[in-house]
Amino acid sequence: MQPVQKTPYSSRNAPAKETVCWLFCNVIDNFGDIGVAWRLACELRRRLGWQVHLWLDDLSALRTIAPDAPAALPAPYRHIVLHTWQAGQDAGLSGVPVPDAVIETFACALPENVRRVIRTHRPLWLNWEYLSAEDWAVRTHAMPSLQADGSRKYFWQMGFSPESGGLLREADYQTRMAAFRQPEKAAGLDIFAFGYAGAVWARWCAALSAQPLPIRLHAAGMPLQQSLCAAPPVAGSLNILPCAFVPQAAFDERLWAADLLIVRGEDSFVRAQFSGRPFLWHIYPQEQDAHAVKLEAFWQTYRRVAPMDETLWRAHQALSAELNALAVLTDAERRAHWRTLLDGFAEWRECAHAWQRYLLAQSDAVSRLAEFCGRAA
Ligand code: TRH
Repeated sequence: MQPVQKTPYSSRNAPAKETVCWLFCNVIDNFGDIGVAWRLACELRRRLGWQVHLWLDDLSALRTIAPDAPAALPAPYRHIVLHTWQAGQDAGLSGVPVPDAVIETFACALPENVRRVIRTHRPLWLNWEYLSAEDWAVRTHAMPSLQADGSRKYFWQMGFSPESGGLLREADYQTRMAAFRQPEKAAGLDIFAFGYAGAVWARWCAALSAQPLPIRLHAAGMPLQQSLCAAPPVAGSLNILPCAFVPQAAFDERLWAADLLIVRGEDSFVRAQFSGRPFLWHIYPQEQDAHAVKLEAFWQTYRRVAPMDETLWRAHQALSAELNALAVLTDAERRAHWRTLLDGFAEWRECAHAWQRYLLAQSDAVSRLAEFCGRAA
């Protein structure tokens, strides 16, 4: 094992002994793994004043959402120390203080030398899990899993209810949103879309182009843009506008500038909910349609809080199923469902506001973690 120093880090404005947190992120693909890990790292530092060390195995993913991050690691960045690691190899721990907390995001397998540190020093050990509204996720939140060596690893289940591990939300989120100045808007509807590749996009564009109001589709991310490369940029009432990737710190503004959101994965999905805009969710697809259960659990939870008129709900769910490759609609059905949603847009927006209020009234994930640490101490 490489040496680990016991000396606590201190800075001029910080208390002498900060809580040291080791955070690990394995980027499977895309930007959700790093998107969540980076938000969490920033919040642990900003809100709780923890000294955070973040190990990641794909620096380019971080540099896509935070382009000014350093190009060579280890290095400090925005008061967080970044390190690299590779699955199956020991992590570089030289000069890093012993942790009070170790967080593995999304059950990534920790390096053997880190597990030895955990066995020796017994820090608080968390598995920060994927977000789900399913009952089992809420039930297992904060439950310990006893390891063969006697140490305990706790499940942190992010979720939508007060009983869950909550959602990552910055303390100034609402202030920033209130201060946001809407850009000058032309008549019609601005849709921001960030989804996975698929034939659905060309079909949806055809359906949107037949609607009776001007629609601008701001298409973000390569998979979606490539799925639309053969579609005419202007057709009927629809105008497709490719939208450049912005740093994560500016991502909320993209959402706030739109009327309707189509988001994906985990982090953009959560940000859409905070924004109070009507949205559809392109869930991360899993084998054998395992994502269908997770999708259904979310929308049922949403519906209990923000009940939608039955006709609107049926149109919404039919389009949600098609977006997620769980159904194929005829051209006429697709056009009609979009028409229903756009005709009922004011009500759809009311539901989105009700859901937003429900979430914003709850404490965020990092506040819940602070409470949990207080109880566990
Ligand atoms: O990129 P995603 O699809 O991420 C993931 C991964 O596929 C992951 O393996 C899977 O586990 C998870 O989904 C469920 O979608 P997500 O979660 O929305 O992450 C995108 C991140 O990119 C998010 O933090 C917002 C950020 N982003 C920007 O910073 N700027 C942009 O312009 C855009 C479009 C996104």
